[in-house]
Amino acid sequence: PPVIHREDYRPPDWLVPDVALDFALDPAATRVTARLSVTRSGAHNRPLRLDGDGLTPLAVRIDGEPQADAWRMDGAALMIDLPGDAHVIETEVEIAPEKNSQLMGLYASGGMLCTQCEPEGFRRITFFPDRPDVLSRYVVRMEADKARFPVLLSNGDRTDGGDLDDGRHWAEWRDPFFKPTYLFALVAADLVANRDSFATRSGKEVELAIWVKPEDLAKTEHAMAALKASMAWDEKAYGREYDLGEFNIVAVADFNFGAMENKSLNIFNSRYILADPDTATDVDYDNVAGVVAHEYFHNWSGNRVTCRDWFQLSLKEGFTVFRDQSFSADQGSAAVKRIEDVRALRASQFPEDAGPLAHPIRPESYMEISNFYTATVYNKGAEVIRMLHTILGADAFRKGSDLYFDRHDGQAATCEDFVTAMEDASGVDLARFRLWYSQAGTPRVTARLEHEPAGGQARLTLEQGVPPTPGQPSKQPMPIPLRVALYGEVTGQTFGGERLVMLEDAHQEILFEGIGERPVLSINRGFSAPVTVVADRSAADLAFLSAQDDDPFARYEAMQQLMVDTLVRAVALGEGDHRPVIEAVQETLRNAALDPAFIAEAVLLPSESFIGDQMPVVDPVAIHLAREALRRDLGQELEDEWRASYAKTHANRYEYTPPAKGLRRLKTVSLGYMAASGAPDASVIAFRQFRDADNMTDRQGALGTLVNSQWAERDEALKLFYDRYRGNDLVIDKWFTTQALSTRDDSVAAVEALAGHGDFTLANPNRVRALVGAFAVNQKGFNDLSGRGYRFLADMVLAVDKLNPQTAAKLIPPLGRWRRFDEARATLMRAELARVLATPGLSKDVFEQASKSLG
Ligand code: B3K
Ligand code: ZN
Repeated sequence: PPVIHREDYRPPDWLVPDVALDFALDPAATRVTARLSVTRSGAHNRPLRLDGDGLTPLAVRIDGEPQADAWRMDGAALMIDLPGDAHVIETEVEIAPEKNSQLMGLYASGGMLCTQCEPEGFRRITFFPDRPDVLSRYVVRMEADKARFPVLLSNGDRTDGGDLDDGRHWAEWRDPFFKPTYLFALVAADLVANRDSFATRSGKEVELAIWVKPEDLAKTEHAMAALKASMAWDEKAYGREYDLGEFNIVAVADFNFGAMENKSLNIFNSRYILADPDTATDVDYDNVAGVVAHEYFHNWSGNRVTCRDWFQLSLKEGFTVFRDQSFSADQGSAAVKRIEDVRALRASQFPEDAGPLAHPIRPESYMEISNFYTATVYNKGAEVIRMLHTILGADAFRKGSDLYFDRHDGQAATCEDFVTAMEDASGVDLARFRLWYSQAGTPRVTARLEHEPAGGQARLTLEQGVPPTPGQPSKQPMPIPLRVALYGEVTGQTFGGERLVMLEDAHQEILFEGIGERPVLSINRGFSAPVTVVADRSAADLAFLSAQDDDPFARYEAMQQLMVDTLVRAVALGEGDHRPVIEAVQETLRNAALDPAFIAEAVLLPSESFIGDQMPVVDPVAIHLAREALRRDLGQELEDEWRASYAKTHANRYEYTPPAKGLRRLKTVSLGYMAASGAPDASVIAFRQFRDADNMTDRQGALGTLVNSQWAERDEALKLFYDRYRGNDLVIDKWFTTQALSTRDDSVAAVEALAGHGDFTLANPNRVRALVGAFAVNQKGFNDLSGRGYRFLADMVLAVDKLNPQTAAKLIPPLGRWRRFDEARATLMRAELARVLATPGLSKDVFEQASKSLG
């Protein structure tokens, strides 16, 4: 497949200011008529190119005249030579939504018809210049069988409609805002709405509706509350008001991604809309709110100002993730939210940045753009925006975002435009900061602190290096904002509070004066930069920070570092001194001043994959054993504390509030340690929590502990869970995932068997991710030395690829980690990648990911 390069960008030859679409909807055969007003852009005589994917033109008319030979096909695209500078082009095609298993373009899901166009799905619906820098005003007319599809939605406001003969009806929608194809949406369905309204700060009333199946209506309250909170937050935090009279959200069961920000018609994976206490965990509730906010915020960061080309994807995604993270931080505990976000970054983005698929947040090239909706573009992209916020300060950052929105409203912009707006508004030179957009790889910062007691000075020596990544063998130093504080080890006080150190060079020294006692270094506080810090700090210093640091993230980080150091040493030496970790955890557990939600995060051991990331060669079995040994010791040595904290949190009645969530989290973490201790009554306590839970958080938490055990209650719990929720797809996904993550020796066999379960289907991306995607993060099971885990994953990639290339390609990255493993595992993984690549008829999505992963 051809490689598209960022530097090859050229503005469009033809613009399409207006388009009228007419849909005669039918799942088996939908007729699409498109009427495009096209205008030549610039002086050239190149033809009009209309992208298509799997379309055959049934009719082509130019200025009303049917044409037989004024057009030609160039591959899948329709080319038309046009004499003048402005014409009206009409095309007709027929598509079959019910046969669309890729879930891109117009497709059928659970009896409804819906669309997904980002990034290049519109060309599967009709011929059009399918690129984000062609902005059009849309008028959409659709007709469908009224009994089957009583609800007809598209972007903008409904302007007309009525009944037709033969039980059909029609509707017309107009969107006054110029938008690119990827923001087009249409829904025809039999759904009900949770309706509400929101008064904007300028007094405009917006009609809100969340459309779901009737049986799901009661599960939409949380999403609606989150939507209204998001609308208010964007007015306050960014001065951004909603701009249309209607805002619709539709939930669908089959969806490749989390959700889609189509102008005024957001379409959601139902797992990010539906929530009630019996079926959704606290994490699910948080995700619903976060994704609803994210898609809503796109109305400005993405829709009003969109992307010039797909290389600029992080312009809208990184910024919007930063915005949704800030929103969620404001809704609950900011400290815990930051810990969760950093944990997610380290789990998904750091490995990506260290592997064969590493790319800058603004990539230079791609074969298939769908492969670049990555943790790097999204989450590292958000960290880059956060660094700008830190460097400029909140006020200048806000001035910069105001300038960006004003200057580029209605335009398709670039990452460069964003940085320039920040620069212009703040007066800060961001020339070198732009390296964050072009260089891949996680910078590594080493920090050394030396104290000279006589002169009362401390010298902080910082060095940075960015590791080589594919296509980028050597890198330049980048500006790295590090929030730093020095603590006196006796007084426990900081010397002059925190300061922001800008590490600009490869090597830099910072002098601190008036340091009268030995200082302890607290660095990258709040995770001010997405880097790996190597600061040679003793276990005692880390324990000190884990108990004393007044930055909650730094406190959590010190504990994590202490745990990681302990575990990496234990893996290398076969044993380790667990005392410092046990004492630090005990101190944290006993600290009544701490938020239980924070305690729960702080006392959790780092994941097996994160421990592996710190080692030259990953040994999954040794890591698992070392981590379990530490868990057991923590469980046994602190058994009284776990029991006390379990008892305290157990009395909690269900409500969805930050304090109640924190207690539930600590409860299940405590249960996990009680089980790890081997206490004879742990199985009874776990089963009781499972059986008596009045909410999914407690129930799933208990099931997660049961499923790893050899207890008799384990299989009973799995059966009870299945029987209770059979038919509820989102909950049955949890049933699959919980088993896929099991640390028992039989997990590979269990996962293979689950792939043959009657409820497993390759057609639903949520189900594929629930079993296959989850299993690939199960370090012990997936990396089983038999190679069965790798073979299973490759089999699934090949099977899913036939239906849904995007979802198949997302499963590949775990196999690309082979360089991190021993020779035996690396050989097995490479063999599976080679087998995938040797398969005829591979999609370009899978081809790109597998070939890059094999290297
Ligand atoms: N913008 C969409 C991405 C959908 C892409 C599918 N390949 C979701 C989001 O980031 O809001
Ligand atoms: Zn987004």
